[in-house]
Amino acid sequence: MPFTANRQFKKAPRLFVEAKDMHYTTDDGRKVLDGTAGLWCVNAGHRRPKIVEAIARQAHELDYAPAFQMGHPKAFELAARLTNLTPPGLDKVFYTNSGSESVETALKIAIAYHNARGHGSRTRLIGRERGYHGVNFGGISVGGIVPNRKVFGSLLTGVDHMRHTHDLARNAYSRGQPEHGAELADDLERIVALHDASTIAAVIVEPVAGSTGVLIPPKGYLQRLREICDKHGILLIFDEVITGFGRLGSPFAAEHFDVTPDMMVTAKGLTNGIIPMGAVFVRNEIHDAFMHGPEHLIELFHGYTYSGNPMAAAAGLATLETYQEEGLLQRGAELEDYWADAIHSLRDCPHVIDTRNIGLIGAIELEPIDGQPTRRAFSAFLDAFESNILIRTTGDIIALSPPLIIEKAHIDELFETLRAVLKRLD
Ligand code: PXG
Repeated sequence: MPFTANRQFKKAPRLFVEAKDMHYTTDDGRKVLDGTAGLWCVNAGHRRPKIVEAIARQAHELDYAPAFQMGHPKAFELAARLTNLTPPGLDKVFYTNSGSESVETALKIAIAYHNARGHGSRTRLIGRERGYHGVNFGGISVGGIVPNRKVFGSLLTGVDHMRHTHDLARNAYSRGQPEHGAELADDLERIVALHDASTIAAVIVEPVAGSTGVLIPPKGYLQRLREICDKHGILLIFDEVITGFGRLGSPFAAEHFDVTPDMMVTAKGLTNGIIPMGAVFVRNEIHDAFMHGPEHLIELFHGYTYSGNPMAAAAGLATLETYQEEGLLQRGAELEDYWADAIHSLRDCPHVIDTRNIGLIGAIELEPIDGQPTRRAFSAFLDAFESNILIRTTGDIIALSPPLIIEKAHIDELFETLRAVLKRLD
């Protein structure tokens, strides 16, 4: 099983057999409140009728169309609708099947773009400590999660990392963006000074790092990163796999923070998690740089059998309709205060060393058990599941990211249960 304690799981499996709206049903008939939108992906809640019907209809109409040298209308229609939501200028879309594939796609486009403009020396890729960009070789190379890297060999060459921005000494218990740390963006200047800008293709960051425990960008940090990239002709890629599609109360983090990247990497909420699909959005100039030479030639040697496949495109269209009809891409902003109050109400619970929040994301960081990192949070996860709430843990951090249809009563239930769980922890 992926990213699972396999032996522990197989001794005591945790199985879901059904889901509707905010709840899963377990194989022993318990209703479990979804505090994580599946894996940060089921943003409109579970088994939503419009999406289910669209998939069924599509299977009866056009099951598959070749992705290479052929097309089908819904892939283009979805691209047009998606780019109504993206920041101006990011109007070109490349489809993939996951966040990991979207990351690889963006990194490859970055290097190929510089090459197409005669800047073939710009090949270096810059990531950040504690970044998560999926599990393929490019993604783990620019990523900064030690166990995801250390047993997988030499990874990509020509990669460097900026420092992460997590700083509990200065920023613990921040509500929304932390005050301190904008200057950490200057770490990019250090890397430029070492390698020279003419060797650097792109910088990739999660606007809010999710998987390593909800690391929220300090005020001014992303703006500064944008300025430094502009100064040196380096492309800025936002990995919005988690932050995209309403998680922060706007369609994308780029809009929330008012910083426009050159490419945006997405997946998850694009189809409400139901059919695997990812998309990379690129600035028009990046697309246009490839559009030269004889017209019978392929411009970009990249793509997947299932890029933009009809079932995923149908799911994506119905998902966007559901988001729009119900105002879900703005709902995170409406609920943010209530959500923040709930998260920070846990600050006096045992073992808690930080609570933090942004949009409909929250994190509770626990003091690790001496010599046994991750154990305390994993116990919390198991107890929470037995108490009928689904949470995620990473290291000793509890991360919460509910479906955007969450109601205040669900928030109350989630945090009352979590308080009881934390009080029971060793
Ligand atoms: N980028 C980011 C920022 C992600 O969060 C990926 C890329 C990779 O996406 P795929 O679709 O290849 O898994 C992700 C995935 C968690 C958790 O609970 C997070 C992810 C996946 C599973 C669990 O932290 N993020």
